[in-house]
Amino acid sequence: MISREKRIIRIVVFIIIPLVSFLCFLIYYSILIDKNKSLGNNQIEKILIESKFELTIENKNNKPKITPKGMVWIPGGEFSMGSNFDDESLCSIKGVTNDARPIHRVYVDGFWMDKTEVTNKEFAAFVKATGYVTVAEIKPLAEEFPGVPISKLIAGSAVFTPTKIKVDLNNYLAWWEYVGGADWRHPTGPGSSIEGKDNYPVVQVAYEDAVAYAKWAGKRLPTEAEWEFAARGGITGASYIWGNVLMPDGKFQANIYQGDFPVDKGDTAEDGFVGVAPVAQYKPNGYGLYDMAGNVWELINDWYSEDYYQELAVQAEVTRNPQGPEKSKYFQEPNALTKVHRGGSFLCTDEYCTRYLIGSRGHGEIKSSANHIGFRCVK
Ligand SMILES: [Ca+2]
Repeated sequence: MISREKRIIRIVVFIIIPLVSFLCFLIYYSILIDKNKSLGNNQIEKILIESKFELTIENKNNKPKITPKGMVWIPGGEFSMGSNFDDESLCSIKGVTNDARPIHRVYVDGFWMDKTEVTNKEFAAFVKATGYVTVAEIKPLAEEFPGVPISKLIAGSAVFTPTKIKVDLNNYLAWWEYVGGADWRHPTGPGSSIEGKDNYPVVQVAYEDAVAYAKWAGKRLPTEAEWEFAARGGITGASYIWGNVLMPDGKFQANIYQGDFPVDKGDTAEDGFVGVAPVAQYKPNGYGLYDMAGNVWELINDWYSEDYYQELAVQAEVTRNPQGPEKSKYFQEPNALTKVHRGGSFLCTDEYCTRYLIGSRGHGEIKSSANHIGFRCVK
């Protein structure tokens, strides 16, 4: 026989507590739904206008004792992520920079990050150890590109090809060409090589190539929030990774593009380099990270969605360790599977995309690669 007290305890533990918990969950969920429903366009516009940078609060004393080779500790903490600049990029595509609005509050845990972008030497060691073959080296399948003649299905990748004369900047296809035989060993096509370029960032790698490298190295690709926290280097709300002035003491702080874009011999290289530069040629940011602006774009683990920041801003006051949206969303290519890219490249210019500004975002199709896209890892 079970005593009366034991019966009451069982009823409380197995029926009443679960029932009350379930009811609490339902009430919480309905409040959340109502909150989101009630946020009409006017309120979203208000959030966009009023969003601003608030102080970065770094975690303290959380650095592990052993430092992995080539990496620096990013303490993580709470920070304001995004951008308010309508005109942050002078890209001629209207509204293209709205994806970095509003500035919203995010928390990330501490993590290790590669000091530099992954170099040709490092990527070569991975390929030697594993026999890995990158996406650009594999002939595309006919089912992936229905309608394209078999003769056109050749292994290759996108290469920046300067134009003979000034062109309309609305059409990026004018200076990008799909080049058969372009891959990480031949960044601009069969006639090019990486000989003597061990210390240059590897390029012509697609998202899955970067993920494969990271896995081999015991690392992973950063989330977009981790990348931006790291890029800000502990400074609250600066425009650039080095501060708010583009050229302190009249000097460029990153490998970007000066002169006529995208014209042949138009790049005047006032920053010291035409095209891609070896890693770590400029001062590091506050966390000791090199080239978080310019040189090559960096592949990010998150899917790209143009609305993602708005969704986060209305869902929570502080989003903890965001991992990106569940699927990609890009108004110009609604069917593309698109991942985030960050940091800008040697092709960023005031005439075109000023994406070396910290808050601005880039993105690319998951299988694509180019000679201005690389990556770095975290762990
Ligand atoms: Ca340059």
